[in-house]
Amino acid sequence: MTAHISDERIPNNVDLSGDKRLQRALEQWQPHFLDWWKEMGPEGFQGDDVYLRTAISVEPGGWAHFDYVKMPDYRWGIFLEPKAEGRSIHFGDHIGQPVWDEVPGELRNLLRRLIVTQGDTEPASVEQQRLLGKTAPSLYDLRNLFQVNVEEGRHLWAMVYLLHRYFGRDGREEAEGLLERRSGDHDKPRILGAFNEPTNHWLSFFMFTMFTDRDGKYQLSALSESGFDPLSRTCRFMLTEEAHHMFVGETGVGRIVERTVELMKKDANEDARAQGGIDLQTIQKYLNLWYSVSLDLFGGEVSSNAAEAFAAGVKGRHKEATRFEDHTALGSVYQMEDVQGGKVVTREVPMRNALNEVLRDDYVEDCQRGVDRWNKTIREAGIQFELALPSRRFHRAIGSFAEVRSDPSGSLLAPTEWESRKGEWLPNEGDEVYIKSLMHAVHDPGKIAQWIAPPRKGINGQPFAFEYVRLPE
Ligand code: BYC
Repeated sequence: MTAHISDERIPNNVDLSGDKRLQRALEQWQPHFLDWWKEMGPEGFQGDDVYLRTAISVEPGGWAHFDYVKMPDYRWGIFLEPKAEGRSIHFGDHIGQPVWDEVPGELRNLLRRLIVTQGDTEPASVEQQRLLGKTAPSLYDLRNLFQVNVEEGRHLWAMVYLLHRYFGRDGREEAEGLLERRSGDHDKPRILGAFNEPTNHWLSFFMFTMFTDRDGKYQLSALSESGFDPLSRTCRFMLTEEAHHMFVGETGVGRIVERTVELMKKDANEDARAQGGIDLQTIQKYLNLWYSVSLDLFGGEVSSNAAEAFAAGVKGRHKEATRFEDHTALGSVYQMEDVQGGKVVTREVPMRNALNEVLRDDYVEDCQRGVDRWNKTIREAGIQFELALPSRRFHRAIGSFAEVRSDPSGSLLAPTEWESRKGEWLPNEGDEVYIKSLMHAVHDPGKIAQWIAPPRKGINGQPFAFEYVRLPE
């Protein structure tokens, strides 16, 4: 059966109804997407009404339309920021030339690889989160999870649009591939490491949306500088949605911290676990895990791929247009740490080859701001404890530090010491069992699980006690 694709079903500003070839390609793909969503999307809630935000246009107000929707009926739209006439390439080797509205032949493989890698993360995260609805700490959190999930679905549509519209048959094959790989699957895993990690409870979910979605912000920002104009315009619109995902993560962890310090103060030994909460040490371990796997998502510190993408004008730096003076990144160097002969040394790398690390620097700074806000809550409760981002050398699987072992402060360790001590710094089996034991669904409007504080306010002006998801009796 062929689905009928119309502007009504697929809100868009890409003139879908005027482009028959694209329409036909998407009509082939859409039923496979829906099959994938039903099989791998949120389990157990597909028939329920969820108070969701749908983007129906790029006009102010149009991208934030709220209503009850059943998730399979969500209108996954295709939106690009409106075209800025006269835009030219503003970094790399082609500075000053007009941006490309079609894919230049010599950049086809590079662009396709970047778009497929970006696209692959979107369904992957939905797969990672598919069982979380069963243990949501409140209806508010349940709704936020589903909002994140449908928007990741829309981001997949965004990349599939680019593949179908600009890459012909290879693009159609890649779009099918995006629905065939599976997070964590041994034989057909998702492309990037963090997207194969299990996210099977809410502490990991909030850490994921804090740290892994934030990689999304920086990667989309770098791609939004692109000289391939449709990619730039797509990513600029995606960034407006990404902000909500990071809000869910940062405030989610923040609300756990708030509850933890409340419970510590109730306990004679300041023991949050004794009061049914999550202790700060365990929060730190999950922070260590998700931050380190997210650092890997920026790729190697020294990267010819990054240099090539910059030279080509395809992937820039975060806020390339406004933050830098030299947009060729030639003739300058970047000092970075490396490990040689078992010691940490500093080495100089030509700037273009260091651009993954330059983007990672911006990311680290942004993560630190979030951690500072959590620490403020702890400090104001009068508790002596500071959460901290671990060293960039800690628990890395990609780049210069992949082969060494270090503690969270960055001191190098012998492999045997790492093996015997890693459970002090990363969640161990006992931590996982304990955290999972806390995870029980709370479905009454206005009620919340013991281990997390309620939010300060609800969604779209609604109170916390609003019925964000209508569940069967
Ligand atoms: N895992 O030159 P290198 C998001 C591979 S998140 C596995 O060091 P490069 C979201 C690499 O592919 C944002 N493999 O790095 C968040 C390459 O392999 P090939 C997603 C890895 O290429 C939450 C080799 O190692 N977007 O949106 O400069 C929820 C050498 O690579 C990893 C993007 O990533 C890894 N972690 O940079 C939902 C943007 N890292 O090609 C969504 C598009 C590296 O030699 N992607 N490798 O076989 C890119 O810009 C680049 O592909 C990367 C890697 C930054 C990921």
